[in-house]
Amino acid sequence: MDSVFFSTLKLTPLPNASFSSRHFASLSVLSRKFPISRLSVKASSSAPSTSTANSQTIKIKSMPTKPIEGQKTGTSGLRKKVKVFMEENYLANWIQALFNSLPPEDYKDGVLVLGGDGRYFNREAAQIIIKIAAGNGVGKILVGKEGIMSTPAVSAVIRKQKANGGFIMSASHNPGGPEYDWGIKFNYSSGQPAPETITDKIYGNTLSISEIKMVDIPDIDLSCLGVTTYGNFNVEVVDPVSDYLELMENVFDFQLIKGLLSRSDFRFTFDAMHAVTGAYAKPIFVDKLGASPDSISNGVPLEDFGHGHPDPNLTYAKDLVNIMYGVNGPDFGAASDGDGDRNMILGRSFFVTPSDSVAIIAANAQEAIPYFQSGPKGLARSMPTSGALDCVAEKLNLPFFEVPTGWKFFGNLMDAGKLSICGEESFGTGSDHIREKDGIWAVLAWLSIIAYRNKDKKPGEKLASVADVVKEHWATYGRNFFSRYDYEECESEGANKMIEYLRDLVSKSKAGEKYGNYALQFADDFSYTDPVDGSVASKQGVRFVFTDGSRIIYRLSGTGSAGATVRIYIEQFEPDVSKHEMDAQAALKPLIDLALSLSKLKDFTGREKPTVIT
Ligand code: VG1
Ligand code: CO
Repeated sequence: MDSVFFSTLKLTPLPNASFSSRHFASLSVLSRKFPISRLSVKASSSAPSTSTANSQTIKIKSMPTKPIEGQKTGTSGLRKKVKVFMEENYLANWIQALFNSLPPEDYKDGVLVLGGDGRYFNREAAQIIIKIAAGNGVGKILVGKEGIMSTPAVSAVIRKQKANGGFIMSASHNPGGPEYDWGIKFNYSSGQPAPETITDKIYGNTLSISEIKMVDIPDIDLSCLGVTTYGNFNVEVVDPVSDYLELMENVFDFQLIKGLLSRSDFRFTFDAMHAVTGAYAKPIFVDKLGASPDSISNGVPLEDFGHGHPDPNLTYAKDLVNIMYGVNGPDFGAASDGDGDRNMILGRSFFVTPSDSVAIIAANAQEAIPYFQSGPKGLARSMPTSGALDCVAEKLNLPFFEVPTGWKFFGNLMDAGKLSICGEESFGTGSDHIREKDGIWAVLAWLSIIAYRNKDKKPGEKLASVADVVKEHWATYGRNFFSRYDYEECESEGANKMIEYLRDLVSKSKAGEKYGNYALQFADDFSYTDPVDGSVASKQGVRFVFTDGSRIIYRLSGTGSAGATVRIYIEQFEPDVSKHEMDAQAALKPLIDLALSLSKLKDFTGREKPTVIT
């Protein structure tokens, strides 16, 4: 502690009401651990007589530190192997750099929310974040019990409690545990992921950081609800579900959904993948909506997700897929990812692509979901997401936006009142009820659509199924065949060279050129100018768009923690209903072959086969 100097912060008195019995309990723990004199927890002489014991001073340690390389955030927060985050000051540096990047009025005496997906290292990380927040003058932290709160719930709580922002301790769909990944995201005051203007500043500050400000208080007990107070700094441990559930009850018609879930001819199953939605599934689907308790599987959040990869897709949610495609499978199946913002929707022996899912939700929202009763304001998708949503926007005559990959690009459009429903092909769907994609919301949206379609069906009458809804949609709008090939953890050098090679092809390409049976309409590296604030995001994915609307897109992932993950997105529009039943892989075969040969993927990466096909 020699190199550590202390400064003492004078704090203002608190009203009596905030002195709960829990406060005294925590103070007594505190005084057992540290002699009061050392902690300088003392009554202020200027305190009003009604609250003599309430005004105290807490110590702020200024700890010297040095910059650490590589703390640049990707598509969604900073993600690294957990071992890296556990290195000295790694997390603390980033958190302090964040405070150094925000205007003080955005957090001083303000309220921040703290949540996480329950993964390994979250408990330690929560204590570090709380102490640094207090050291930088934050007034209050609202933290989910046991540090648990899903990404969409953090966004909901920030908005409801009018907080200044919030932290999410999660590497989302990346695996967890001592050998795997950890991550941190910061969301701003309207609940949206911090824009690049902020994350770029944070990165800049990680390169020049020299001091961490932290308060000298004991660890907060995150296992019981209640408020702990030190001076005018409060930590409130909150139920991670209640604000979120209240919002869902306002968005959806719970009676309508309950009617469906209570039918004996409708069977529902939800796989929480031992991730954060385990904490939400029972209170929402079982307790509120009447689903049977055994309809929830893997419903207990675990630090290593039960050795699973909490990514709800056809590869990693295999158990659910097997149930849904098995003999006498349920009518409706869904799964969510590590932090609860992704979703996968399945019918009996039927997979709904996320690109179709958002389009179908948008097409049915007005009639099936009370929140959208006056109709959606506008629709948006990420660039690689299929054009199914574009067709709905056109038919409903709605404003439409195409943004780069990553949810942070939707927030400005929502705040400006231009956007209601949006999605990404990567199993992310959501709306302007919050500023994150929302897994449980998507499941409730689909249940609402199925319930609405079947609301007048008598027992014994055949119900409209998930597959029926999707096929009807295709018949009305046409089908956008879509597939994504992921090549995970390639050597970075080869992957980067491949992208350079493709950029070079783009620069030499000309409209009208023949690529096999396809004629090029244009090729580019996607660039987006935010229509609200004018900010520009460039190099967001190499696109080859053909005259019949078919597309091939190449990107490198910005969420991995090792090597480079190459993503190839392939799409082809099919208006002919007689061809809609085709298997997507078969329908897309010529375009997939073209995508592989055009990019020389095998030569650059040495990969014969993708790791994941969606
Ligand atoms: C991926 C997806 C992207 C999504 C992001 C965060 O990013 O492609 O659509 O927004 O993950 O999702 P990338 O850069 O790896 O392609 V989550 O559930 O990790 O918050
Ligand atoms: Co996620």
